[in-house]
Amino acid sequence: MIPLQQVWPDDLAAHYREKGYWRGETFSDLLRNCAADQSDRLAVVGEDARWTYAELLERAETAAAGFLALGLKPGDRVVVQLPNLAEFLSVVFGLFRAQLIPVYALPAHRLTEIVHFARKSEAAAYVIADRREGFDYRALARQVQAEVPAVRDVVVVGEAEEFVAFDSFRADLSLLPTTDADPSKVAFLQISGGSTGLSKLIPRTHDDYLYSVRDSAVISGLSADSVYLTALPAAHNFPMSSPGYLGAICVGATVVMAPSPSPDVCFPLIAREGVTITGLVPPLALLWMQAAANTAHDISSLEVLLVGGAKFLPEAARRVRRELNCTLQQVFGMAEGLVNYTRLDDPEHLIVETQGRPISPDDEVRIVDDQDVPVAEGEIGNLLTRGPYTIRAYHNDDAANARSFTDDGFYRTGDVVRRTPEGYLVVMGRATDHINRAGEKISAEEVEDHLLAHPAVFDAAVVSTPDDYLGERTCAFIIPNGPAPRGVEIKAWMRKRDIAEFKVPDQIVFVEDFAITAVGKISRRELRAALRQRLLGAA
Ligand code: J2J
Repeated sequence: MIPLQQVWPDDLAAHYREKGYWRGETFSDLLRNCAADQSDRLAVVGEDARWTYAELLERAETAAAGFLALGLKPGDRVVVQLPNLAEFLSVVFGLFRAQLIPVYALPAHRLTEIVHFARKSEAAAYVIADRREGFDYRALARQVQAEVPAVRDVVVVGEAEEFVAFDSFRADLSLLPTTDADPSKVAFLQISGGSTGLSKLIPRTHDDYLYSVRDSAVISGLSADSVYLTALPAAHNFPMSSPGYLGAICVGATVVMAPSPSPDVCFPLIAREGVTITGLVPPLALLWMQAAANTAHDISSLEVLLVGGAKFLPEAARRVRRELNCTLQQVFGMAEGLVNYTRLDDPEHLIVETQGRPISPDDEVRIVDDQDVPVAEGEIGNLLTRGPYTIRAYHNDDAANARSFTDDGFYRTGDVVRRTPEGYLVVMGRATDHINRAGEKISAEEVEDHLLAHPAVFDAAVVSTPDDYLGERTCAFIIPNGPAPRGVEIKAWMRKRDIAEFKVPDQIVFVEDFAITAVGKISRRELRAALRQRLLGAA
């Protein structure tokens, strides 16, 4: 198995420890300490669950023992694809306790993505729910096992059929490791949005991630009396850590798992559970504001709404206080590390017009031109960063690492930003070719690759186009091989490729050629930029 690692230079690692950022705490310590301090407090609320911290700990330990009883060994990777159930937490804390490595997949992912994660991470097991929203994950698991036999065990939350039922796990605590995981080692693999090809795997250590979570909890004003609503898919980095349900667990607060982020589902939960804080992507924030105008539910317990994942425009941001009667906290983060927040007591103009400033005084931010030369203060440039919780490398991907990191270890975020005199970042756009569709990052190259597999497609270029609701949507320019098929046929065919639905192009435009007259080589990036211009011109 290829070892998982995330290595910072010795002097910086020593500095991060000395500063108290890296405390030598593991995910298991986190839950254990919380359960010791707050054992009778309500930890998690799910569809049919209300567990105290003591119960969550007990369930996590049972889960850990169950995973090990299957024959999994500490260090093995386990793809986790679960909706927002209370069991999401007992599964992942169980994996942490067993020193197994969760690989976080989204419920929207399908065969193509899961096979990629399983292969790339060398996963030995796969945890799913039985069925959700009309989709049967057990059927998917059968296909995954057929393609990747190394995924030996499938564990199902719900009706297991021929697989292992999560509910059947029994506590044989003698199986649990007697020594703790090494907090400086990789705890889990997060998935990158990715701008080139398939998603990359992001190794995060206990030390680095828990630092960002602990300080996020402070920045978002969480206390043991807070109630955090997990509205976005729990596998996303944002609801996981900014400050997310992990931030809530850090301070002994209550986590409510919402099965869907829609106001219909979330407003009654807010009213019933007294939710004080949650996080949304911009399109959902718009939807919530609209729904709040004539809801019968009392959502007045909501104190803080985090919005991030994509740019929240100032006009919309300005409406939050009035329409939802709570404080807006903008968050600009990434699964690779750096997270910026507006602070709760910031003046209105910073909250509305900026995407915040970094968590840590030791987050190093560089804003540079295309030659990596720093731009003048206040000018627009590419954002590079390194720091105590930003990765130095992706897992097992030399080509991506060469592209994504500078020689001195800065991560190239791909975002184009400027810094205000107060030191706050404003996201102006991005340099890389991904489409940010309602916070879901879609790689143009990955979608093009799928399109090129269609027999009637000669060439394809995928670009983003502005959308009032989604922020951006995808448009595929296609040069057909002969008579053009209909756009709906291409879309239907894409759906059959077993990819996440959000990657199917929203719009398809057939063209005879890309009308690029430049002599010689033109990069796909320049091509996409030219096509995007053409689309905007036509609008
Ligand atoms: C503009 N673009 C933003 C924002 C992210 C907290 C919040 C979000 C994420 C996330 C996260 C943006 N305005 N407010 O992990 O912990 C775009 C940028 C960024 C990319 C990262 C968190 N907030 N973005 O969205 O890994 O382009 O993380 O580089 O999914 O989302 O995407 P992701």
